[in-house]
Amino acid sequence: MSFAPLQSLFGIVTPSGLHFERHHQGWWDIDPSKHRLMINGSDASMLKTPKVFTMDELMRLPSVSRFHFIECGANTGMEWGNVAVPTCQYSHGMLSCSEFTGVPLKILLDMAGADYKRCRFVLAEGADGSSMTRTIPMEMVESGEVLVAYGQNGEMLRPENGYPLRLVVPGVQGVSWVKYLRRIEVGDKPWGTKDEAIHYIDLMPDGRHRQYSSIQECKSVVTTPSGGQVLLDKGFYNISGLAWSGRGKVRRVDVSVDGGRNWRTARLQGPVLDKCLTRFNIDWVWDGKPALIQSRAMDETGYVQPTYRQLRQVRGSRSIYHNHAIQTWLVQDSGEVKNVQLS
Ligand SMILES: Nc1nc2c(c(=O)[nH]1)N[C@H]1C(S)=C(S)[C@@H](COP(=O)(O)O)O[C@H]1N2
Ligand SMILES: [Mo]
Repeated sequence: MSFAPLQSLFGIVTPSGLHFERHHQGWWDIDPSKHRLMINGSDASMLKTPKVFTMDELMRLPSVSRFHFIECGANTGMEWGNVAVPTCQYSHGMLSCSEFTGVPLKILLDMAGADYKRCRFVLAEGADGSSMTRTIPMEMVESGEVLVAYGQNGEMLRPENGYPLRLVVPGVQGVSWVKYLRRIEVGDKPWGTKDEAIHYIDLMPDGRHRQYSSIQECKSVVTTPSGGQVLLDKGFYNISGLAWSGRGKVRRVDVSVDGGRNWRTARLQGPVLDKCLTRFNIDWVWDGKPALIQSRAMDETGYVQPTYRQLRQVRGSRSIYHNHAIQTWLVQDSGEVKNVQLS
């Protein structure tokens, strides 16, 4: 596990060497000349022709390149109960954004002759020790958004990010972006694999479990000034941060410097892309007194990022995953910035 240093990054692209990493059983060293991707059906009637692709075969097919964020469902998870970590690298750094290059999975399923009427789900499986397996709804594949990717930021994927192949599932939590991808199965119901039964499940206040909460909801964070940083003097500062939504584009970001009493609308820096990080900036003159800095994002569906109080009303406080509440940074009169939570 390693976290992207969001407080030190500019723009929206995460340099590949600074991408966050999450491995359920270490990273895998794969020889691309021996790697295969198999496409099969849960039973023989679901696909006309099961296929096995080599890397060379995949790289001959029509490809696309698209910018998307990836966020682990556990990002900001430590903060559910109270303030847990000092910096935005550790509170929000299971988040990265890249240009991914690959083949839409739909093309491979078309080549294999999938029966889309019956097969409403796909299972993706990784070749690492965890053999990570996740169910993905077929609508996402049919939209053409799900990619079998081999490229990231203009080069081949790095070993830590799934070389030579990973699934890209825009807007969906990181765990579904299966790395070291070796197999896709099509079927008529979710598989409920061990990875889906024990990880990334939300314990709701009524004691029930929410299992397939896969879309990452609208969220934002101010990256400068942020926890652990120090403002050296009063005067002008550019408040800058990142906003994103698994449901589409970011429409607006508001920023408060008084803990949510007053809000001003930030400038969105282009490009503003679908299911991608969006950079925002706003001018601020610090008067040297304590300030509570927050950002609140809204996506193109009109959904507004909640406060902790609003989120806990729906989700309680015993969750681990999928925390997208508004973050607060306290600028103290010394200039030191601290992670705080407002109730
Ligand atoms: N094969 C495989 N795929 C995997 C994982 C894994 O452990 N094995 N981890 C998942 C999780 S939980 C996340 S958050 C992302 C992390 O991707 P990254 O390491 O490229 O940031 O990969 C996902 N895909
Ligand atoms: Mo994850």
